[in-house]
Amino acid sequence: MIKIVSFKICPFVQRVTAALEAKQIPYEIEYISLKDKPQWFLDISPNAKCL
Ligand SMILES: N[C@@H](CCC(=O)N[C@@H](CS)C(=O)NCC(=O)O)C(=O)O
Repeated sequence: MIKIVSFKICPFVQRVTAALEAKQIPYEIEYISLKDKPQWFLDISPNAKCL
C-alpha cells in the first residue's frame, strides 16, 4: 500500500491523492506537523519536505 506523508493542506500531496483516487489506487495518508516534524520523517525525507 502506498503511504503518503503530508500536512493537512499541502497542494503537492493533493495533486498526488487526486491522481491516485482517479486511478482507484489505494493509499494511506498520515498527517504530520511541519512545525514539529517527527524524527522518522526527517530520516526518510532528505529535504524534510512532503513530496
Ligand atoms: N517538492 C516540492 C516542494 C514540496 C514542499 O515544499 N512541500 C511543503 C508542504 S506543501 C513542505 O513539505 N514544506 C516543509 C517545510 O517547508 O518545512 C517542490 O520541489 O516544488
